[in-house]
Amino acid sequence: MRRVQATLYSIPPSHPCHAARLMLEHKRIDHKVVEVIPGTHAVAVRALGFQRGTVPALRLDGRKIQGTTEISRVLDQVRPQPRLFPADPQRRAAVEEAERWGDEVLQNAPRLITRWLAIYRPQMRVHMATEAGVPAPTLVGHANAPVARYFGRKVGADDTERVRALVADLPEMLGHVDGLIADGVIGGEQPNAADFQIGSTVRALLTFEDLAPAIRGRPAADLAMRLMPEFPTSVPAGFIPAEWLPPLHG
Ligand SMILES: N[C@@H](CCC(=O)N[C@@H](CS)C(=O)NCC(=O)O)C(=O)O
Repeated sequence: MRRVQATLYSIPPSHPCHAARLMLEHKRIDHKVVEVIPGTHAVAVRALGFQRGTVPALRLDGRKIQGTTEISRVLDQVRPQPRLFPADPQRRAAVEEAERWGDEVLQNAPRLITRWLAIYRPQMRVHMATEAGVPAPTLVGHANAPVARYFGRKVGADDTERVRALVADLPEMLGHVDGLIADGVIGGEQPNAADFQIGSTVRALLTFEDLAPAIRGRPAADLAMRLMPEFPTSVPAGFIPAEWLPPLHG
């Protein structure tokens, strides 16, 4: 087996970073994970020579690769077994489409909710600073309001109606995940690229204590917990506005 040198630049709350790490582990590729301080990560990875200011960012044998969908493909090239994409063209197309949907649609859900909370709920910023282990988290959390606004606006998370509608859409999105499992696209014995993409996002959604009761018990939640039993961050109950939650329970 060819030896591969890999360093993954990551931030602890980032579900795509966990997807990338889980794919490296699945491939049994020796790798180092470098945790960058959240909020500084965009600048940090650019300073390291990556083209975009996003994590996951992977240095692999001197190549610089960014984004979960690019990482999954490169990993299959450098270490073909176990495969992240099926050999059969029809099954491959289904996995690619599920991965695309996971990347472009579902992945935004925890990101937008987190960033909305960071803008509009000061206690979220204090909580994040506490989890990050920074000194004086209350002070840092309050002082970080402009940083939270910057990162929130970047992805449209300052739009309250948009984020509220996204929360209301979660049952439909999770229904789509359950459908992919029922159809055998994901959730098989050997996880594929779409399992890691989608499973890591559902796992991130489960860390919101306000959302978890509506997710637990679904096939999507079982898959997420199987792929990633532990997640390093969480969001306490009571942070998401109570009036947003009824649509989650039908
Ligand atoms: N779809 C990309 C998303 C990458 C991404 O946006 N990562 C976030 C962290 S979850 C980030 O680094 N954002 C930087 C920013 O918003 O400036 C992937 O799957 O890798």
